[in-house]
Amino acid sequence: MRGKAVKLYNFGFGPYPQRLNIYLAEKGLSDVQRVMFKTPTDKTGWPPAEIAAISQTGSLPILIDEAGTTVTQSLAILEFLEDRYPAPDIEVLPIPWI
Ligand SMILES: N[C@@H](CCC(=O)N[C@@H](CS)C(=O)NCC(=O)O)C(=O)O
Repeated sequence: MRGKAVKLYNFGFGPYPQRLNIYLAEKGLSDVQRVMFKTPTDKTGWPPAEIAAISQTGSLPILIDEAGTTVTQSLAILEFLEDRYPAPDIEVLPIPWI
């Protein structure tokens, strides 16, 4: 089976990851392949090699599209997805201090 075009590396817990988890649920988007990680309790073993190869900080969420475009930061990812999948319209509000 072919993988989906857009991959989202994420945790199931935490405020920034949950922005994406809630957005995807509200949006009903199934085009995004979700690669979920168990939330680390400390830095031991984090980031795993798969994430370290993408991001030095190991901070999630991270999105990669089929062209290899890599988007970090939850709000930037929300805007990227909203541009790419405009329907149904979900207003992504800029929160300048985050
Ligand atoms: N400003 C970032 C914050 C992301 C962030 O802090 N993610 C936390 C989880 S809530 C994380 O990845 N922690 C693990 C780490 O930084 O190694 C965003 O909006 O995506």
